[in-house]
Amino acid sequence: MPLTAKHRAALSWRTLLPWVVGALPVVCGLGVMNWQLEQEMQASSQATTRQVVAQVEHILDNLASAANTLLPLAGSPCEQAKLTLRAQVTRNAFVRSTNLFSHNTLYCTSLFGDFDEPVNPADYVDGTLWLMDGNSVTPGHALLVYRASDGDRGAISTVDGDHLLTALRLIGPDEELRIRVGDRWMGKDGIVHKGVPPAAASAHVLLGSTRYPFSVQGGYAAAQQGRLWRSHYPALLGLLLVLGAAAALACRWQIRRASSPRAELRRALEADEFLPYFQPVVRQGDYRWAGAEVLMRWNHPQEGLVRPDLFIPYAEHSGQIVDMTRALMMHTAQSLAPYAGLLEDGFHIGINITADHCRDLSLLDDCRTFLQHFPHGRVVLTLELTERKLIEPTPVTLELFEKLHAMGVMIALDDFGTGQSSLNYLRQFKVDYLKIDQSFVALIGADALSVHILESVIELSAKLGLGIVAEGVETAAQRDYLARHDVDFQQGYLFAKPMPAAQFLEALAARPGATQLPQRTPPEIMRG
Ligand code: G
Ligand code: G
Ligand code: MN
Repeated sequence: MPLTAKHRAALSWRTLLPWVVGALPVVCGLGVMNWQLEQEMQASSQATTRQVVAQVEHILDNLASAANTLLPLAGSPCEQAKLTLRAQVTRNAFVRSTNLFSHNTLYCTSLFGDFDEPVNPADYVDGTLWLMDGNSVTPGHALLVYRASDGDRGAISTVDGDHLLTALRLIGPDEELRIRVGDRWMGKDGIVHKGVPPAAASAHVLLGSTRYPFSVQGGYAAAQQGRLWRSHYPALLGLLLVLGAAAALACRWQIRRASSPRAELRRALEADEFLPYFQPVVRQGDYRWAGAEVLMRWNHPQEGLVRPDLFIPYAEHSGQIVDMTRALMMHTAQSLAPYAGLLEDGFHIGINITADHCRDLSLLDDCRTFLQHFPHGRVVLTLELTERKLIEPTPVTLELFEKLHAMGVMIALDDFGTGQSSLNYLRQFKVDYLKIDQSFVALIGADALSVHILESVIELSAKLGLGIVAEGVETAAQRDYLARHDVDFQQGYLFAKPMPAAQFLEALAARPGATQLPQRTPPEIMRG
């Protein structure tokens, strides 16, 4: 059953797709957020490193100014220069000490006056800058030394490592920052290391000074990136999850809707999968075909031919039965019209309709279009209304039936005996035929009481002047009984089963005494 059976193969993607659709905004959002965070970290790392370089340059400007001022004094006796050395310490905020050297010997300091210590120019990068891990005054304490020289004489100024440390800690509290001077470097721990510092885990930046031989390395530790994630994005993350859930739900809803019976019927209608089958109705006496009932079949691509009891209830429930019947009438007209010559005049074509068709007057147009396919008077269109669901006699329905009658369309009450139509109902809708339900026909040959019911139905219709069609005739005994009781028409497997148009036309053409030959051979056309 196409409308109730679940397709197993389709089950997997149906359940998977909402998850994928839900995950998509979350994954994309996380990707974009991560990219944005990395951009921000890179920019901030660049800015911080640049600031540290500027600050260290500013400190070194202090040192250079002091050393260059003292340079002309290098070589003069310490006693004479001592006060000037101290004055420079006082005047320059970052200068901790000043010193003079001559012939690779430091001979005068601002702290002690006369002094004697070897100076090795090779310690200094470019002969000017040395990052020391301590001196005799403060061993183990970082110190940056600036050297200005003129031949083998010169002046030296120093800055305490604490000033550098303060710059690193204040300018970039969240970053990893390292000052590099030659093969020595100092990080935020204030310890001077030898060698090359490790690169930061993310947003690594290395910026050299253009004025002094040092560089600053910046970036973030791996743990810091996670911390930034958590502090930056919890609200956005929540929003992404909500978006993902909404997308997944919308997708699931859409899938459900697309696989609903309604959508399946709409698809089938567009694919023109509803076909007319024809079951002949034979006339009393000679049992020649006096008409046929059109029965809908669904030629489903996977399920094959589907009987109407499986899908008509859905179609009625969803209101699609009207469009489906219109398509069926169109199909019927197009199948039969080219072979109208095979039909005798007044050939009855029965179309099943439901209460939905009677809400407005559009059925009139459908019937008119149908009849226009045939030569005037060749076919009699009979609308079969089921007695199971009676139509409300509203002004619109009464007008509809009035106009249908005026057009020559006949009304048959289908499944008669199974519902509860009153005599008034038969009169109001100007019913022309009663189709006795097959359950009554099946009673023939059973107990005498049951047969009384059938007989009274036949009598009633005769009194009301209505034509009678007996449905579901399967045995010769039933046929003969109905003939004895003057039932006008019979329909059932005994005469013919419902059949496709090609077969129906073929059978019509093969009848003995078929008056006219077909213009074309039906089987070829219909089967092609
Ligand atoms: O042919 P049979 O098994 O096929 O039909 C089953 C039921 O479906 C019958 O009650 C018949 O009246 C109904 N039916 C068949 N075709 C149509 C149709 O085109 N429209 C409506 N409304 N009912 C139909
Ligand atoms: O309700 P309605 O009269 O439209 O239904 C016709 C239904 O009866 C179709 O399903 C058709 O296939 C079925 N039918 C037609 N002739 C016979 C018959 O002789 N025996 C049985 N059991 N069903 C029949
Ligand atoms: Mn019917």
